[in-house]
Amino acid sequence: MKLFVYHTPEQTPSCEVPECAVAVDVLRATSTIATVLAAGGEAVQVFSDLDKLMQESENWHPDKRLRAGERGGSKVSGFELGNSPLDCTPEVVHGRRLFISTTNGTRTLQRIQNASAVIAGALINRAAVVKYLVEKKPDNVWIVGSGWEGNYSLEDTVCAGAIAHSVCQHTNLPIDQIAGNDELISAISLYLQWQGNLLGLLHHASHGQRLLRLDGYEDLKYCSQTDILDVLPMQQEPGVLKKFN
Ligand code: 3SL
Repeated sequence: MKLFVYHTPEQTPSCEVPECAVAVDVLRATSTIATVLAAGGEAVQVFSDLDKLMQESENWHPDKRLRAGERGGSKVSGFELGNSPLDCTPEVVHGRRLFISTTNGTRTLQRIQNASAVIAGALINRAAVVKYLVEKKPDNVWIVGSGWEGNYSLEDTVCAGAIAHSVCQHTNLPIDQIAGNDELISAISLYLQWQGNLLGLLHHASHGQRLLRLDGYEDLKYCSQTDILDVLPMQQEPGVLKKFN
């Protein structure tokens, strides 16, 4: 098994498709997706385009759907939810499909949707992602950060490192045998430096600071936790993720 880290969807090779791709958007899309499925949501369907989301969700009974839209960190007007995982309680999401469009995370999922297996990973469900990788041993795995509008993000890189470090520990394989690119080694180094203070790192991250300006401290705190949800969001059809058993 070789793991590759890409900091943004734009950095992924355009003419290759991996056996497994893990989309990461710690702040906050993949944290929200994991939370919705852990809370009993029927599925999460992702869109990069808000109008397409509206059209597609019209085909669903209003009691069976929720619409979430985020741009620039804020809720889009006319949508029931923004992108805060803390709003996705079992009372709100149980039995419903979440139709969601966010600035970066949903674009990442669309970019990798042709991989044989597509997973949504975050710090909160890191152990579930690692368990899947260690059991299935895909030949090549892309861990793709969402970044912010094409730029590197600390929070997605540290999560990629957390996943890769744990895969090394569980397989007893040395880092050189796992690493498909240099980015993976630097992601592990970042994780090893900050593993005891992930919330502190999120405070340094530019998107963490953006969310703090929008009163998002509780979201940062929640998203900085490791291994709290035993849920693996897995793509079932292009753009639709469900809980993998
Ligand atoms: O960029 C994204 O996809 C979002 O996760 C950004 S935010 O955390 O909702 O602001």
